[in-house]
Amino acid sequence: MINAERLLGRIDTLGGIGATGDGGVHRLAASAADGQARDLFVGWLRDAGLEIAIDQIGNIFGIYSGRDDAGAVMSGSHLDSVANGGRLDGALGVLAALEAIETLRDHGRTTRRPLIAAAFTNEEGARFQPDMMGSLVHAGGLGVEAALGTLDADGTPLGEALERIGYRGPKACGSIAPHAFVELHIEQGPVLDATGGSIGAVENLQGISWTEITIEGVANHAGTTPMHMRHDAGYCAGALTTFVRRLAGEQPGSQVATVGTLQLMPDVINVVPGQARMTVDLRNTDDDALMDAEEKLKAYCRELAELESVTISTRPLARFAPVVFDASIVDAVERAAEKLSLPCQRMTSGAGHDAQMMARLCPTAMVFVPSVDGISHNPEEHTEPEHLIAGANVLFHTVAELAED
Ligand code: HGY
Ligand code: MN
Ligand code: MN
Repeated sequence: MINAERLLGRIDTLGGIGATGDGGVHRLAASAADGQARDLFVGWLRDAGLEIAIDQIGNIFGIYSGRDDAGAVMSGSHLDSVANGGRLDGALGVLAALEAIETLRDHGRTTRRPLIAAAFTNEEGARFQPDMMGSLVHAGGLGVEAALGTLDADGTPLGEALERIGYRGPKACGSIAPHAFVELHIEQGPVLDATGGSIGAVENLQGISWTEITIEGVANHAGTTPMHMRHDAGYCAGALTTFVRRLAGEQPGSQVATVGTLQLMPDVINVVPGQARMTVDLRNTDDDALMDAEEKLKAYCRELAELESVTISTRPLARFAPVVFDASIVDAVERAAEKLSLPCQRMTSGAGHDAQMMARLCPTAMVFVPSVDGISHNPEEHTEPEHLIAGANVLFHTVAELAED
């Protein structure tokens, strides 16, 4: 069994970096806080005697040699968070991956295959888009130069931000082709909490589509401009937000839709907004339904632009198809849960994860543990300690078994 005290202690220590004082963390990708979290993790990798590799986009790998020089079994997640997020999202998977290796090492055990604990850069996509960026580059889905050139809202390139925190590494991206990948993560949704389950054996993960929408209207006087003469970007942003909510209700499958960011310019009480910039996050397990939703959004933008005589432009920020995980890895997760007499149910991930990208490279699956009240991306994010420990033990047994085949 894993060393529960060590794991919970490290979750607390890591949760103190970028802490927001309300139980949450604010650790945007390649920020100073992300750099401190990375330093902490690398220090633990070093203390565990692992070989450490950092690639050109800052992905961190801790490598525990196997008896054979075979393809490694990799486990991991991310250290970055959304703005004002929770302390477990990503952190649990990174620390549990290390814990699994250290548990073997504590007992003087090695596995046939090497084991790797990984922390991928910019999983959240909160500061630089797309999300799951580090694992996407690792999986060959985005060129490293293109990724390093992505800009945050202040125009800072990711490459420069990584350099500033000392994590623009030397290792060529994608140079580790794992035999298998398993990620432990909090569910971030209500399913396990509602069913009283302990473990989720994740079979699939929904598709994600992120679009930035810019609306160019005409700034004008709030008092003197008759309603019929307005080209109100603020009204259009509101109409789009309402449309997005309606679209989620009309689309088949697991459709969800979110307007998460919205800026109005000049953002003054007595000025009709001349410009609005917003983002739309659409997700569905059914790719056809997701594509249909994307088309309906674009069609509505054209219709609204016509109606309000404004200009509406769209810019894709991320688009990942739904993923079905490898049945043999899902079975291994279920076997591990059974061995530990833990109730386990198969389920879908509503959130995106690095595993979604790693599935392009090798047989991949995920282990979920319950999120209390399904809350996540929120300082209230919480998972009971016994569930954290159970999930880490399931991960340990899963990777230990996979590393012997
Ligand atoms: O957006 C997501 O689902 C993930 O948290 N990056
Ligand atoms: Mn996450
Ligand atoms: Mn997240």
